[in-house]
Amino acid sequence: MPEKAPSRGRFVTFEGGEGAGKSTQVELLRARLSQRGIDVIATREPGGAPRAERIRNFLLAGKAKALGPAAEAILFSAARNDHLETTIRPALARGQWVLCDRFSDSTRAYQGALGDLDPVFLNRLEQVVVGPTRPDLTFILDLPPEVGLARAGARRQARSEATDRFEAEDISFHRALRTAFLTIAREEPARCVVIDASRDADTVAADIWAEVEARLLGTTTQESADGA
Ligand code: Z5A
Repeated sequence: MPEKAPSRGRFVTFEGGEGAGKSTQVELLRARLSQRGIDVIATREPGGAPRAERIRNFLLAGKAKALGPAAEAILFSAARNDHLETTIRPALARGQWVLCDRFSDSTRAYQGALGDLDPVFLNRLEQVVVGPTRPDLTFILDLPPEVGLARAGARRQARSEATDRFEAEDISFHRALRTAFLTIAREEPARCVVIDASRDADTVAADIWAEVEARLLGTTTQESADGA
């Protein structure tokens, strides 16, 4: 009898502004899923694969800023293409869950809404790069930008790090970013869940876990008709 192919894993993304707690929550969910015996990897964007990490360094150093938001969107998408090919699709095909710290909603929010890019251009770019590998579930970690920036600033000081390309933008940029993520969540309620990220990390993690249980663990695993 031919061996049964593993079911496609689940793809969960975390989005939000600076210092919202995405990396913290990715790690807490990864640990909890592992405890449940679920094979899971945690990854991030931009990056998540060696070539994509090189593009990350270039982008976050602000070297592409002068090229404008369209070129930045293309570069983030080039990194995403490599990340999908090298890391995400192979993991999902093996049946692993993939938790990703930022994904295509960040391009929609940062380059799309804030860079004022034509949505048709961005949609086409997303279709070409992401194709059928869309997240099963996206957490939008929402909090006032002042709170997130203070958290990110405290961590940066503790590590003696410099601000990156996007942290250095002014407060109106970060407020508009929050609105952009909430708009995405409103437009795609079946995929996106808004979480109040201003609370302590354990409370936030409990809400995230409740959603994962209800939306992904409670359902019968079903192979994506499109494949990974
Ligand atoms: N970008 C883009 O423009 N287009 C794209 O398509 C993509 C990305 C994919 C990546 O930066 C940048 O690239 C990003 C958008 C842009 N902009 N910036 N800057 P990054 O990966 O270096 O940084 P980030 O994604 O913005 O994450 P972050 O600022 O590092 O924050 P976070 O992951 O959301 O938070 P954290 O690391 O979990 O926590 C931050 C600090 O707060 C840390 O000290 C924690 O211990 C603390 N923390 C966490 N949770 C809590 C709670 N609940 N209470 C109190 N303190 C907390």
